[in-house]
Amino acid sequence: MIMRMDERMTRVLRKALITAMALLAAGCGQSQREPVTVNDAWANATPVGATVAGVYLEISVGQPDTLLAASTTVADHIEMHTSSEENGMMKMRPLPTVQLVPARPFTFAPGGAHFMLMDLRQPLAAGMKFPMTLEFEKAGERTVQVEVVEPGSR
Ligand SMILES: [Cu+2]
Repeated sequence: MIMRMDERMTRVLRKALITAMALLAAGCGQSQREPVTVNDAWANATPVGATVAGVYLEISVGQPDTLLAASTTVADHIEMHTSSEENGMMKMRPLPTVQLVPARPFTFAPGGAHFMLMDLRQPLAAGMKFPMTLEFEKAGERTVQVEVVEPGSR
């Protein structure tokens, strides 16, 4: 009699445990659904005759990853740069790749890291949007829409 009770309890507990693990697995799956999130991609409108333009955005990752490269239809190619002030002059240096870690969003912003669109194929006009594709080592490619704004508006 006591044995039978134990067996039943074990069965109930096992069932509860399996349900709990299934819920846990579902929860984990949900948090890993977006390995990479790219937010707030924007660029300043370009003056007449400009051949380069900067693009800024923020990247969050759910797992460690590396940003390898970027491309767009509106420019021949894109370089990644960092800027820093040296002797009162802003200097840009190539940024070959960007290491990304969870819980530390990486921001491309004026005066810091930025994407540099090289050899623009068309001027960037305020109000327009254009696609830019980011290539990650693990997450693969992500295409975002870059919003072009009036210079000085943000
Ligand atoms: Cu640059």
